[in-house]
Order: sequence, then C-alpha cells, then structure tokens
Amino acid sequence: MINTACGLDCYDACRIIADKEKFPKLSGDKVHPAGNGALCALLNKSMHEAERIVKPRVDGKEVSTEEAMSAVAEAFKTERSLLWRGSGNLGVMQEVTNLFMEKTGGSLTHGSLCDAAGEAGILQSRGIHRNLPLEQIEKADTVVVWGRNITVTNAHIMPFLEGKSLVVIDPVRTAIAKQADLHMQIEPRMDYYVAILLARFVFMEDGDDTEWLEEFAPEHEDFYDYTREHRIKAILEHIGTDLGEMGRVLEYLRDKKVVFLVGAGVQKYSTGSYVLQAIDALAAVLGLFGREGCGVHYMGTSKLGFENPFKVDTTSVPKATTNFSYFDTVLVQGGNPAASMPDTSRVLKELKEVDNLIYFGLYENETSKLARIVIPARNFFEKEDVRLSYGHHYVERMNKVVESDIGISEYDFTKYLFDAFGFKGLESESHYINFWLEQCKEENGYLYSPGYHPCPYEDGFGEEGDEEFEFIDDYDDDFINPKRFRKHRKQSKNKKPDETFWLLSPKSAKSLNTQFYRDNRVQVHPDTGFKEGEKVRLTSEHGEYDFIVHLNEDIRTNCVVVTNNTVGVNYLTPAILSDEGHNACYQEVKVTIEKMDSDS
Ligand SMILES: Nc1nc2c(c(=O)[nH]1)N[C@H]1C(S)=C(S)[C@@H](COP(=O)(O)OP(=O)(O)OC[C@H]3O[C@@H](n4cnc5c(=O)[nH]c(N)nc54)[C@H](O)[C@@H]3O)O[C@H]1N2
Ligand SMILES: Nc1nc2c(c(=O)[nH]1)N[C@H]1C(S)=C(S)[C@@H](COP(=O)(O)OP(=O)(O)OC[C@H]3O[C@@H](n4cnc5c(=O)[nH]c(N)nc54)[C@H](O)[C@@H]3O)O[C@H]1N2
Ligand code: SF4
Ligand SMILES: [Mo]
Repeated sequence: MINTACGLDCYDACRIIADKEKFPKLSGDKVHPAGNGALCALLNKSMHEAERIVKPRVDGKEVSTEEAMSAVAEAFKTERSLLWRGSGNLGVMQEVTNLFMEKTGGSLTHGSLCDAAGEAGILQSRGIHRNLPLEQIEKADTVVVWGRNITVTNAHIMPFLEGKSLVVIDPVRTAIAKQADLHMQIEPRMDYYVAILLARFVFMEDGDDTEWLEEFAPEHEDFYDYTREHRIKAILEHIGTDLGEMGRVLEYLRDKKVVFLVGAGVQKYSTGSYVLQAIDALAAVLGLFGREGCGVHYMGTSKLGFENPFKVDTTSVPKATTNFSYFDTVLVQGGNPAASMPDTSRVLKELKEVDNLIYFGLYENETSKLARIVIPARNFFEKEDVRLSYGHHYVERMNKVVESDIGISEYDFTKYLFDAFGFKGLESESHYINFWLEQCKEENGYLYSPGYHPCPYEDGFGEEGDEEFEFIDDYDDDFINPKRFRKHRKQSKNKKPDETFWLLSPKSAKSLNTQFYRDNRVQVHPDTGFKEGEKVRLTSEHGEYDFIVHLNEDIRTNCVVVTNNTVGVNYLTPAILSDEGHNACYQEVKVTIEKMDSDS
C-alpha cells in the first residue's frame, strides 16, 4: 500500500491509500481525522477518465520531449518572460519552477483568482491568518455557513457539523441551505451589511463580550459608533431581509459557541476584503476568537509557518489582470487562464500577442490550443510531492504511485532548464521534499503544519500574539453607494424596473474549476419567464455569450448562476482587482438576458 494525497484544488486534501496493482482503484483513509474515508467522484472517476496530452508539441507538430524542452529553453532566452501558475495541482513542488524564473530574471504573478480579497481583510483585523482547526468546529453549538457551498466544494467537513444548529447565508438555496435551521437568502454582495447590522444588534441588546473586548479589542467603542452610522431600515431592504429574520439569526448566535465557515462566495467583489473584516468584527463583538468551539474558518494560508525554499525575489504582475502581451515568453503552468481568468476577450487578445506561449499541463483546454509549445505534465500519482491544505492543518507526503511514460514533472522541467542555462544551486528533488516535511510537527502519527495552533488567537493577535484586534473603520464602495439607498427608493416610482441580474459563478460538483466536465447552461428562476432548454444570450458591459437555460427555483429571481466550469462564463466578468489583496472580482457584474432564436 502506498499513501498519498489528492492534489486537486479542494479544501479537503484527502489522504489516499493506493494499491499499485489495483490502480486506479483507490481508497480513502477511514481513520484520518480530516475526512470520513470517502474519496469523491472527481478523483475516483473524472480524473482517470480525462484524456491526457500525451505528446509534446511545438508549432503544432508533435515532437520528442527533448526537442520540446530545447524549444522551451530557447524561448527563455528572450528578454521578458513570465510564469503564470494556476492551481491545477496543489502540491508544494509546483513552485520549484520559481527557482528558474529567479535565475533567468523573469516575472511571477501576485494576488489571486481565488481567495486573496478575504485573506487581505483577515490580515487587516488579525495581523496574521491562523485558520481554525477542524476539532474546534466540532465543538461549536452553531455553525454559520457563509458563502460556501460545502456539499460541493468541501464535502469532508460535513461530519464536523453533525448535531449543530446550522445557519446558511447564501443567495442560493444550496443543498446545505435546505438542511439548515435557518437560511438567509440574501441579495448578493451584501454580506458586509449583514455582518455590520448583526454586530449593531448585538451591541443594542448588550450581547457583546465586554470582558473579552476590553482585553483584546480595546477600540470596540469606536466600532460601536461605526456600526451606528449604518441606517437600519434602508440597509435591511437592500440586503433583502427584515428585522424578524435578523432576530432569528441572533438567536443562534446569542450566548452560543459559534463558528463561521466563510467561503469564496462572499468576496468575489472589489469590496471582498471589507466583508471578511466585517465578519471578523462580528466575531470579535461576540468574543469568538481564542475560545474553544468558536471562531472564523476561511481558506487558510497553507504555507503559514513554513520556510519556503521556493520563495524568490523577482518582479511580479497581478495574476487576475495580467498583461501577457508585455512579455515575449509566457509559461502557463497548471492553469487555464484563457478560460479561468476574468474578461476572456481581453485575455485571448493578450495571449495571442505573446511570441512564445508555453502550456505545461495535463489536458487540452482553451489555453493549450493557443500555445506555441505544449509540454505534457505528470499528474500527482506519477511524481513525489507534499500536500498542504487550506481547509485543515494535516500535511501529507504525496508518494509516487505509478510510473508513467507521459509528461515531465515540475522538478525535472526545472532541472532541464538549470542544466541548459548552466545555472547552479538546484538541490535534489528529495532535498526539497524533506525540507518541507521536516518542518512539520508529528503527533499521533499525523504531520501537522507548523502554522497549526489548537486554539488560535488565545493570547492575542499579530505574529507574536501581542497585538490588538483591529476593527473595520471604513467601507469604500464605488459600485453601490450606500448613501444613495434612500434616493434610489424615492426614484423607483418613475424608473423602469431593473432588468439586470447578478451573475453568480460558484463551483460545480462535476468539475474542478475548468478540469473535467464543462457546462453550457445558465440557471435562472422560473419566474423570469424563460423556458427550460431555450438558448439565451447573457450580456454584461464586458462581453456576451450564449447559454442554455436551466430553470432552478432555488435561485433569487434577480440572480443567475453560471458555474465556473461553464464555457464562456468569463466573457462576462470584469478585469478588475479588489480594493485590497489584488484579487479577481468575478461577481462584480450584472447581466441582461435575451432570448435567442433557436437556430441563431
Ligand atoms: N467566473 C469565475 N471564474 C473563476 C472562478 C469563479 O468563482 N468564477 N474561480 C476562480 C478560482 S477560485 C480559481 S482557483 C481559478 C482556477 O483556475 P486555474 O488555476 O486556471 O485552474 P484550471 O482552470 O482548473 O486549470 C488547471 C489546469 O492545470 C493542469 N494541471 C493539473 N495538474 C497538473 C500538474 O500536476 N502539473 C501541471 N503542470 N499542470 C497540471 C490541468 O491541465 C488543468 O487544465 O479559477 C477562477 N475562475
Ligand atoms: N467540486 C468542486 N470543488 C471545489 C472546486 C471545484 O471547482 N469543484 N474548486 C475549489 C476551489 S478553487 C475553491 S476556491 C473552493 C471554493 O469553494 P466555495 O468557498 O464553496 O466557493 P464557491 O463555490 O465559489 O461559492 C460558494 C457559495 O457562495 C454563494 N455566493 C455567491 N455570491 C454570494 C454572496 O454575495 N454572498 C454570499 N453569502 N454567498 C454568495 C454561492 O451561491 C455558493 O453557494 O472550492 C474548491 N472545491
Ligand atoms: S477533490 Fe477534494 S474531496 Fe475529492 S478526493 Fe480530492 S481532496 Fe478529496
Ligand atoms: Mo480557488
């Protein structure tokens, strides 16, 4: 039996037990604390069925690996080069290619397509982001699932929620919302207001944890004043809720051990960082930090506490809005920017202007089709690696399970280029693997990340635990101006009804981002009058694309859902960065829907 872990970009980072003889049949680890031993269909089925790129290509012709790698080396002799890395595989060895970029004077990216807005908000309030361990979630009375679609994206957290009161805050009645004691089906992009108003109500009923606040968050009186600047009635209407529902939520928070499980959904906006700051502030008012069974769980900084041997000193460009055309050579590794980045028209134009676009990945996709050089990669069963997790603190060694003739590992790719350029200083593959593993703490036979803290923020905030909690004291929003709430209402009599829809683009159960199954549908509420199966065009100020209607009663009538594995979804999304964190803002967009003739 060989132990490894799933490298797909997922909260769970499941441990896998593989039998070489029976591969690709796999088992989960039933006794592992971070799961119930079941592996999901993406790993068990989709990944093995997906058709791999087998042969390298240069200028459309199949060539040997040696020829293709020599073309890669040649391409890096140009002046301006960039490595754009996606999240196709979350093993730490993905980053070994940084070492070559540093030597050759190339650029990397900063910021994220994913969670960096929320992360920036957390850093503002806590100074350091220590994620809440799973065993604390298990001790909670109430779990608030806030913008996270856990049955789809984080299924192995389900056992930790058993027997708890469950509140879900989501514009969609998701599967977990249907199981919840209370579902707030709010208007999208309003989570900041939900959190601030809840905090305001907690203060109003003297439910704040004054003792804790005095010790760890002495600015709480300023925050109390700040919450009072928010007009209750106008905001409640905008959120799509009322006093009664807010009161019912408070019942689940009052004098309870509460955990907020916050997902990517709340922060795909320019204002994403403020949302996490506001949720953190609510948690602070309730005294939820540093206390058993309480806290905020978000996508964690999996490398926290590690010395990273692949941390390099290079220039960088923002990942979500990369100007590819500035570069002569662009290496896309483990990603599919031609589909996954926002504003596809812009991205395609940029990518087409790159002289040497190199695609290093497993499968054909929108990006591989544009590339001048295509290098097939090894998948995570075919190479050595180490898996950290953003959902929990367990670290797994990823052992090679099978040999493969297909592709090249990231380490060998890097080694080839070091040798071709005569660069020195690359250590052996096992040196790096051990370097990561040796930094972990071992307990009860499990490896823990050095960033693990059993009860985070017990002593205080910041790197050393000697800082105060910082409350949010400002909210900037150009997209929706809260001061205009009242004006909007007054005008609404004469105004045409708003015919735009929020575009939500969550993850799909059938895909891992753009890997595996690709969809072609837009989900809309039946009350919109559209019919199942008809073709519609969605238009935003950034572009348009056609989809097939799928009716879904679980969506607010003013929202549409196009999951992020749907071909064309990012033609509609904006190439902008969040106010903090340089994150993509996929949902800062409204669309119109137009019925198309069935034969157009
Ligand atoms: N509209 C919209 N768009 C979104 C999002 C959204 O919410 N809405 N979400 C965003 C988020 S959160 C993310 S994380 C991004 C993800 O976007 P990307 O990071 O671009 O990831 P994928 O599109 O899944 O492409 C991953 C590719 O990695 C390759 N790959 C897999 N394993 C390996 C390996 O071991 N080595 C190498 N070299 N290649 C490998 C596969 O060929 C696969 O095609 O998408 C973002 N896009
Ligand atoms: N099966 C599967 N699992 C995955 C992935 C995948 O592609 N497929 N991708 C992985 C990756 S890269 C990531 S980043 C994670 C992300 O996983 P999650 O954190 O679950 O993020 P999403 O699926 O984008 O959206 C979560 C929820 O937010 C809701 N939502 C949308 N807008 C708002 C809003 O304004 N406010 C609130 N309160 N809720 C809102 C959506 O309806 C959705 O239910 O999942 C990982 N796991
Ligand atoms: S994709 Fe997620 S749930 Fe599925 S096996 Fe991998 S880590 Fe586990
Ligand atoms: Mo992500």
